[in-house]
Amino acid sequence: MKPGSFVTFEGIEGAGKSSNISYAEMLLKNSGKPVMLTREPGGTPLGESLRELLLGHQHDGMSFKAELLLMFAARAQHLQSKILPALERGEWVICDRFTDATYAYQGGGRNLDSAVISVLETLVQGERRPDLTILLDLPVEMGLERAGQRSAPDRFEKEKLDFFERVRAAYLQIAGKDPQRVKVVDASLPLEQVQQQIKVVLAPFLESA
Ligand code: Z5A
Repeated sequence: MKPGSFVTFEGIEGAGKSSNISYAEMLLKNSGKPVMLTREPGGTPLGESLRELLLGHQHDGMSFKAELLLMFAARAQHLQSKILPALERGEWVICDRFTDATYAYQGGGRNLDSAVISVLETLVQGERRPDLTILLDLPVEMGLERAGQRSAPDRFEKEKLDFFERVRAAYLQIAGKDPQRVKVVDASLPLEQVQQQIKVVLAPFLESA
C-alpha cells in the first residue's frame, strides 16, 4: 500500500489552526482520503500527560531545556505509536503543530540553540519530516486578541508580546528556508478567505498523492 502523507499546521497563538484543520480534514475526506487528526504536544496517553505538565502552571519556571526535552519525549512516543503506523496504513496524518513549533517556540521564543534542536530532531525523527506544512501567519496582536477571547491562559499564553514576535519571526524564517514544504497562508483574512488559500495549497498535493 502507498504510504499516507504527513501534513502539519503551524502558527502563533490564535492563528486559527483548529478552525482550519477541520476544513482540511473535510477536503481530504471529500477526495476519498483516510485521515487521522492528532496534535502536539500530545496525541498519545504519554504525550497528553506531558502536555499537561508543559502547559499547566504546576511547573511555572520550568527550565527551558527541560521544556525542550519534554517536547521531544512526547514526539518520540507520538511518532512511534501513532504517526508512523498511521502513515504506513496509508492514512493522511494531520498534526496540529510538530517540530517547526519547537524551532519557533523553544528556538525563537526561548532563544535555545537551533543546532541543539536539530540534533534532537534527528535523534527522534531520523529523516522523517512533514510532507507539507501550512503556516498560518498573522500579526501577533491579532492572534493574541483572537486567542484571548477563550479560556484562562496556559503557561505559553502568559508570555509577552516580544516572545510571540520572536516565535512568528522564527516561523517565517523556517518557511523562507524551506518554501517547498512550508506554505505560508495569510491568516489575518476572514475565515472563508483563509480556507480558500488552504484549498489552493492542498490542490496540487492532492492530485499528486
Ligand atoms: N509548543 C511548543 O512550545 N513547542 C512545541 O514543540 C510544540 C508546542 C509542539 C500548545 O499548542 C502550546 O505548545 C503552544 C506552543 C507550545 N502554545 N502557545 N501559544 P496549542 O496548539 O494547543 O495551543 P495554541 O497555539 O494556543 O492553539 P490554539 O489555542 O488551539 O489556537 P488555534 O488553533 O491556532 O486557533 P483557533 O482556536 O482555531 O482560533 C482562535 C480563535 O480565532 C477562535 O475563536 C476562532 O473562531 C477565531 N478565528 C480563527 N480564524 C479566524 C479568522 N480567519 N477570522 C476571525 N476569527 C478567526
